[in-house]
Amino acid sequence: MKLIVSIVHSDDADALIRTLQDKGHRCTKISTTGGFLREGNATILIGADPAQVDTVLEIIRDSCHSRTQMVSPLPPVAEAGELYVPRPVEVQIGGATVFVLDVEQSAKF
Ligand code: 2BA
Repeated sequence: MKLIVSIVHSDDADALIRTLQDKGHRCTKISTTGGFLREGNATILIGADPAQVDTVLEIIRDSCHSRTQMVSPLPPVAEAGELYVPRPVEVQIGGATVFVLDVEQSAKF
């Protein structure tokens, strides 16, 4: 068995989950926070047979879209009297960041 861990934008999570369910895949959504932007995103866990991995990856690719966002970097340490004018920079987020892991054992009790 494989565990597909997919970090997606919160706005894409519901559509992704709906499509996974419609196509017979089981999944779990965890509300998570990105370390860089410190904003909410969603982590979707999908347990799947190895033969289903490509199909699941295709569903994720089709359901999740990349976006750009302006971010203000944290100010550097400034000397007294220095003026720091923050200049927002553009970052590209997603569509999805995906990790495929081998599952050593799985059980339901
Ligand atoms: P965040 O950490 O909030 O990152 C959001 C976006 O900010 C990233 O998009 C990337 O474009 C940019 N970014 C991240 N770290 C950066 C840095 N040190 N310098 C400049 N720009 C930076 P994505 O790469 O699409 O990542 C989206 C979310 O996926 C991340 O949200 C994080 O929650 C997760 N993620 C991405 N790579 C990961 C990894 N290797 N391990 C664990 N989680 C990861």
